[in-house]
Amino acid sequence: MDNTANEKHFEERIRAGEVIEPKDWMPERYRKQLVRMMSQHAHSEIIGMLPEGNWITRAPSLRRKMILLAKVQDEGGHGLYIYSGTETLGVKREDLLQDLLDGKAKYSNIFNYPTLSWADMGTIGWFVDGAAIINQTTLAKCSYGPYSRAMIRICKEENFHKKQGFEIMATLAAGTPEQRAMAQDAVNRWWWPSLMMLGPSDKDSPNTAELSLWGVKRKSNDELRQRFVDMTVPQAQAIGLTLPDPDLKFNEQTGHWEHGPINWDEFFAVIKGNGPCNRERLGAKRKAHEQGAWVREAAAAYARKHSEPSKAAA
Ligand code: FAQ
Repeated sequence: MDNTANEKHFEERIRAGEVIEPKDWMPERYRKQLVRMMSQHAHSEIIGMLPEGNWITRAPSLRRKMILLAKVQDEGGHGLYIYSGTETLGVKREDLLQDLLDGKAKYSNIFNYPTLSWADMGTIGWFVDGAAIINQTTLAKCSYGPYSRAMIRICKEENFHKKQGFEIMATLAAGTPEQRAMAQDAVNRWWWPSLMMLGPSDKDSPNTAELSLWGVKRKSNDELRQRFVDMTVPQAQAIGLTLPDPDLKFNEQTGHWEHGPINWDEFFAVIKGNGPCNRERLGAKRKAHEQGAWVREAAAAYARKHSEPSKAAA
């Protein structure tokens, strides 16, 4: 088939809801868009380990420490699945990582904010994993097989992450006045960046139209955000915490919660590298990468040794 016939066939497959696999023909632009989105996603999982990792040694009990340790480890695993998924598109993980270390790659805005108290661990689980699940359950139905399969597994783990975060917040909200104030302060700081996490508003989202046409994105950024708000407002009410938006109101006609204006200038500043913690996060990642050099060398030497035909067998 020539390229035009290939493209026609590809689009028919997408329209029929078929899943595209790595060896199938795909337009170069589809491949590039997936590499962009999936690599950013993988980087987000890896950088996302840092804000919570900061609190492992300060968890208030052994139970909380074990849960947080497992959560951070899960996020590392998610990054690895998604890097593997991205490699099926013909790119090398080392190159993707180098782009991250060089500050050329994007990762989620949300991980450039500081984690100032234990309540931030609860709020990240509740809001950040909550928003991630809303997005990722739709990505689990995306047209690219390796990405959709990674999302199914990841969502199962994210659900546990969200529940443990909400449980921390419910406990703090029912605690002493100091604990309650700490929970409210964390909610005040994380609410708006969490809304931004689902991407710029649809009118400022250059990639949505193409990704929707190809069945990668099943919902637009604003649709995902609306779902997140509708889900989270009743949860906040249930534990008696206030979301920091004086314009938040329920629209009886649409059945949705309407939120006030989002500060998109802040979002674009953060994703361009000028958020409160961008430098700190990349600095920590670079340091970990340097300190891990010996582990990569040892693993590569081990793999070389075991891939050579053994002398005994020869
Ligand atoms: N942060 O045209 P659109 C997690 C960029 S995982 C930074 O709307 P698109 C788990 C975008 O890349 C969190 N940049 O883009 C966890 C584009 O720039 P480019 C990550 C953002 O792709 C929990 C430009 O703005 N999840 O949290 C952001 O159609 C707890 C224009 O935007 C994923 O990555 C942002 N928030 O839609 C881990 C899910 N939003 O590339 C640890 C997969 C947009 O043209 C602890 N990704 N930009 O230079 C997606 O679903 C999509 O990529 C969106 C953005 C919805 C994020």
